[in-house]
Amino acid sequence: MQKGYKMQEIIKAVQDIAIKISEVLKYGDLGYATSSNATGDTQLKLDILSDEIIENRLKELKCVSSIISEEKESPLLIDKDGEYIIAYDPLDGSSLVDVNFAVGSIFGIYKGALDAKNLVAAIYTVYGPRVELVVCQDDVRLFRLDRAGEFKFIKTLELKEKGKLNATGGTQKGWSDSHRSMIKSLFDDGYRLRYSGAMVSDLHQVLLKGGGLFSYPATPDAPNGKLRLAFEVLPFAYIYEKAGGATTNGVNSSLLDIKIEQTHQTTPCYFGSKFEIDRVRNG
Ligand code: AHM
Ligand code: MG
Repeated sequence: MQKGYKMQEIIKAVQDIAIKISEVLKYGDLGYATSSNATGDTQLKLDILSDEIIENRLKELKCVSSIISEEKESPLLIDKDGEYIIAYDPLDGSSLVDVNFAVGSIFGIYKGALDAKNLVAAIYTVYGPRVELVVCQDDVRLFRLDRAGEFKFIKTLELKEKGKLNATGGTQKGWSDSHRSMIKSLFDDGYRLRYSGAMVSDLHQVLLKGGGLFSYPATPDAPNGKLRLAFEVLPFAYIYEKAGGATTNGVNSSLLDIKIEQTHQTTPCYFGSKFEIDRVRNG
């Protein structure tokens, strides 16, 4: 069997998933379901549908041992002989579908146990005016869906040493003094505010524009931050670091140093070019 064949199968599955979810987003029901997920968020029908689309497609893969979804309470066993765990957020930013903003899906692919050190790939999709796919194994590659339904390679993505964008999350009245002054210092240096409220789109923008900072700190209303480690934070940390950027939770030298202790564990998080992450670390 050709080297990387199983990973190719996973990437193909994510491509199929992206096409299906983008269709559902165009014409599906935007209303709420009657349930809430493990984090207590009220689920949209689209959250549940996206989760089902992903589960059904990933179940076809023999190489997947289990899947972990933001929309599922606990991991779901797929094939005990499989070698990859896929942790995913089926529809990140789904609270923005009513305002027709870009949203996406995030996938972390772990070989063996669910541990940041075992991440071997991360993939995300963006459902905007166009459908895009970013695949990261050793480098970070951008693909765009064409008229024929094929994902065409566009370019390799790299972060510059220093950027211009500042994507600031979390309830501002709960920011610590040090976080507030760090964010202000970037604006004082000429950084421009960019924040939609969909992590996938905000991080995509910072990445494609070459750099800057995306932050979601700890606040009294979210003492461990809001964003979830296994299927939101770690896949993007993997991508940002492979793109030449850096990450931190404010304490660790990298988000990838954090241990996953619970499926739905959250963490404060900072992603950016090296310059901005140095600024976060040094205050
Ligand atoms: P979701 O996965 O339920 O959509 O929640 C995560 C989203 C992220 O996309 C985004 O960065 C964050 O929540 C926005 O939160 P806030 O509205 O507090 O800025
Ligand atoms: Mg999310």
